[in-house]
Amino acid sequence: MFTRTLLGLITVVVALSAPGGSSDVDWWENAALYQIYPRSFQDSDGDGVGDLQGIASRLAYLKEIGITATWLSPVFASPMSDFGYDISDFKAIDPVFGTLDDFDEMIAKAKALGIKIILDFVPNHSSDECEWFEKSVNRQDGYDDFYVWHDGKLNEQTGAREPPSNWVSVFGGPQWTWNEVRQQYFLHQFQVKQPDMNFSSPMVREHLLEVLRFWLDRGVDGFRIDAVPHIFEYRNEDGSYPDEPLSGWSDNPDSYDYHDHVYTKDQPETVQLLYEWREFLEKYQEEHGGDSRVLLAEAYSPVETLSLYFGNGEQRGAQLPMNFQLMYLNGYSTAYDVKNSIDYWMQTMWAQHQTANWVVGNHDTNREADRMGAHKVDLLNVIVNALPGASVTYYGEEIGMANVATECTEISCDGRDGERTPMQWSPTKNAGFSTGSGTWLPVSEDYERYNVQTERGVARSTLQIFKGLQELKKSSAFQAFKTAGGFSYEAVSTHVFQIIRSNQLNEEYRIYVNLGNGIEVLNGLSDKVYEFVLLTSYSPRRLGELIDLRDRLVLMPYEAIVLRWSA
Ligand SMILES: *[C@@H]1O[C@H](CO)[C@@H](O)[C@H](O)[C@H]1NC(C)=O
Ligand SMILES: CC(=O)N[C@H]1CO[C@H](CO)[C@@H](O)[C@@H]1O
Ligand SMILES: [Ca+2]
Ligand SMILES: [Ca+2]
Repeated sequence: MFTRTLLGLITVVVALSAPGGSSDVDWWENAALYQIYPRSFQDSDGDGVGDLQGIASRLAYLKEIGITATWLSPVFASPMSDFGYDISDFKAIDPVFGTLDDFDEMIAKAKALGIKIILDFVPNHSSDECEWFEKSVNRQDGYDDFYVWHDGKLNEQTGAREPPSNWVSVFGGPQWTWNEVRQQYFLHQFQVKQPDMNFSSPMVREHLLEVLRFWLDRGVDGFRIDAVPHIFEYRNEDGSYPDEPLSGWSDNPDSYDYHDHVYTKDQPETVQLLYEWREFLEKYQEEHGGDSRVLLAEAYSPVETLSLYFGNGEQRGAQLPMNFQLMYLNGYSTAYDVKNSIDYWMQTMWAQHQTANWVVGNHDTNREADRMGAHKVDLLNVIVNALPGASVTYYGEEIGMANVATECTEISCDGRDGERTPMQWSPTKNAGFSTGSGTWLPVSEDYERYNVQTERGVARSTLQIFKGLQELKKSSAFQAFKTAGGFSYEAVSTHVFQIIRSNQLNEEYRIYVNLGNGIEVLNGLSDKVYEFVLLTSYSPRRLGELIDLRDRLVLMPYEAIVLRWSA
């Protein structure tokens, strides 16, 4: 079994590299993180769009369900062409979300409750309506090089001007767009309205450090860095840009999948930049005190690259390079698939750095209920929260929200709208999200069944199971995850996945998840007697009931259980 061989290795690594000889667990290592999509969390003024006062009014809920820190998708001034991922002023709150005063009040409330606030940091690009871009277009005040500009190439046959390279943007279509005023092409890895900044320019780097300092001074606990792999692009020494090779994955030349992104993703300079930012945060902490400020990195990159983003020898980068592997599971996934997804991370990241985090959703991906099936939401929530390390929950997954079929509206027409609909708080008007006459995206039709108020306190509801899991995360057995033998996981049959958490002393938890639609019978799993401490809705047991694992364990279809043994 892989865990055994790995544990030998871990002991060696710890002995060599534990900083200051201490193996204390920092807050983020085992944290319960929660992503808020601010437009859809809580509307305070009835305009149908979520806002900061709304978030502030719901922080007590995050406390109630055991959340350590929440990260907010962008709330900065923006023309909202990509709903805040196109920032026009990095140091201002967009009026739709409120004011800087609202922001400060939200932070003060969060501090009083002991909840950490992490902001989205979008360094790769700004909005084309950002003052920096306008200055760069007009070559003003030293902003000439602030973005990635190029004259383009002349076609030898036709003499026509063409983009500098064949690069395709993430959302499709060319990455280069001609600017009439400056008479040059500019680069945009995402939308045309999101020009990429030039990170080889010290001025850009300074401006963005200032942005970080601005929000740190207002009390934030860290940043989630957007689109990390896209920050740098490769450029030839003569200033030209090489074409990217075909990937073979797509026949459509306008599709992002058409090329293999060897020159526009995961360039070595990006790793160095993350180390710079981490150093900046550590220095800030030294000067101002308080807990560690964290960096979460959004990077759809191979785990070897993520490992470099985390650190290399003495150099430290993002504490939480986000692990999206479990998002690729679907309704057909077996226990072996689950194990493989986990192995992919553990065999590199855990083996090298003893760190783990598990993301199960975000605003770009269908919800769990749609990827896995509604009857498997609890199963995935159990797995994610029972694994060692930090868990990252997308708002609404803790109550089993599903995607909503949306039509184009005046405000939005984005293929990702379905997973961005209003949070379901209660079985009342607009699910308690807004008192307004309408909401920016429709509220799910099944909100009367899936909402916080209806699920709260109800045994085996998705919310109650989620809360139970957060309680477990605080137990000594779950805290002891860096101790040798503290955890293991395996597929004990095609459909049953097992996780063991132990403090190696007097407490052990066993988690069994049956992903299959049949009854599973397992024999001789352990030589101890356990108590049922957490049950999902398909479970015929009672809490507190005992089970001797020397005998057989019978699991119902889609049943997940947590067992506890104590000496
Ligand atoms: C980025 O800025 C640096 C420093 O100002 C400059 O040397 C370089 O040419 C710029 N790169 C691009 C792509 O504009
Ligand atoms: C998950 C996530 O944050 N995705 C964002 C990545 O960056 C692009 C461009 O900023 C956004 O459009 C995505 O929503
Ligand atoms: Ca509002
Ligand atoms: Ca870039």
